[in-house]
Amino acid sequence: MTNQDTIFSKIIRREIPANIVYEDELALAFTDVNPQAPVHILVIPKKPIAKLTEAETEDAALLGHLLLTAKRVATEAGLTNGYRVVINTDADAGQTVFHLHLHILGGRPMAWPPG
Ligand code: DGP
Repeated sequence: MTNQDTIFSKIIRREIPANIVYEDELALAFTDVNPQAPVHILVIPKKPIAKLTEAETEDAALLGHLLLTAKRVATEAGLTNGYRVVINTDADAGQTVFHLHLHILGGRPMAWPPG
């Protein structure tokens, strides 16, 4: 399977349903199917970057846009008491979908260090 064929590419192409909460020309945000907090939203680029380690200098503006999108989505979700943004990258982090994504987690206090 190439990164073009992940479940997230299918969501971008509307081939499978998702609860989409934000979209623009570069990014998509939708609720996680297996939420780990009262609010758990994923922000993804439409460009199929498999993981953070495959992002390049030319992606700098896109990466910044994803962070600003995370801020926007968290604000619109009402996370006024804070939230966590997570990018799981490769095996040790437990990445399971190889299309870059930012987890926005909020609505409860978060422990540190993470598991
Ligand atoms: P990660 O471990 O960082 O690769 O997290 C992948 C996340 O993607 C995980 O929290 C569950 C979520 N996920 C997997 N498949 C689907 C899906 O089909 N729809 C939605 N909304 N989320 C999915």
